[in-house]
Amino acid sequence: MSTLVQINEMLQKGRAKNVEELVRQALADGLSAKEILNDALIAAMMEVGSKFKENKIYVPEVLIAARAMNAGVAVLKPALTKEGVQPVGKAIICTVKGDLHDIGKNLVKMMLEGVGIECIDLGVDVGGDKVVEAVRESDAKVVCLSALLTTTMTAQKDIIEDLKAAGLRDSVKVMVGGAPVTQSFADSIGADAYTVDAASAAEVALSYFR
Ligand code: B1M
Repeated sequence: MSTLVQINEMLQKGRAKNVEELVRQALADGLSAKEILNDALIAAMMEVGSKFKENKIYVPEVLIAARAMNAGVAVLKPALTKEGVQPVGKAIICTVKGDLHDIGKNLVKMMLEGVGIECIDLGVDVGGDKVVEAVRESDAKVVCLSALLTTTMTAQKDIIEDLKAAGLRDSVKVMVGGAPVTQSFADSIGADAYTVDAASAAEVALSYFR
């Protein structure tokens, strides 16, 4: 059985220690961090999502799998983020109000840091008030909003409205993403950019500093 398949299986079982060890092994065997991330960790998490949807597994199992995913991603972090990159500027990042999903947000953060963008991470379940405060208190040029639920996508719009009301909308670029978010939704709420994944989010964010 290949290491990628083993990682996938262990992640689905929520075995964080095994996932860590196998990810280390895969890196030592010369597999790229991107391959391990996409073909083992994210693929396994998608499988977890399908089983969750079909009621084959429940919240505790998903949480344990998410913990194993985070453990694997932590081992990959140095390889995913290029070390020694000069800081190019600051971005604020969070998962929006009502939403506790942070794996995608953490990946976006990691990729941004990988291209030299310093991230102010406001965490999860974040409303417009906190974002407005962070924009006021920092010289961040970019705000990244992640949403994983169809019910919380609209909180991205609320944050854009709060930035407008605070007179700060024009001082930052607002980027949105997350599984239910689409380009047309992003356009409809007046976001500056939508990207489908973390790597393209980093590319677009970087373009705002050039
Ligand atoms: Co939740 N959950 N969850 N969950 N969960 C989903 C999202 C769901 C699709 C599962 C399903 O039914 N198949 C479903 C949403 C349905 C919908 O709204 N359409 C769902 C649900 C319903 C729920 C609850 C309501 C369940 C309940 O309690 N009854 C509940 C809500 C809690 C809340 O947030 N208030 C809930 C809870 C949870 C857990 C806490 C158990 C756990 C989260 C743990 C954690 O994050 N620490 C969890 C998980 C893990 C998932 C699934 C299985 C995996 C999500 C994930 O991490 N994917 C998910 C099913 C799925 O997605 N297939 C599901 C891997 C991650 C790398 O992908 O986050 O999409 P993702 O990020 C991607 C891109 O979207 C993009 O980049 C990443 C890849 O490069 N991206 C951006 C993300 N943010 C971006 C921002 C950008 C650009 C790109 O620019 C700013």
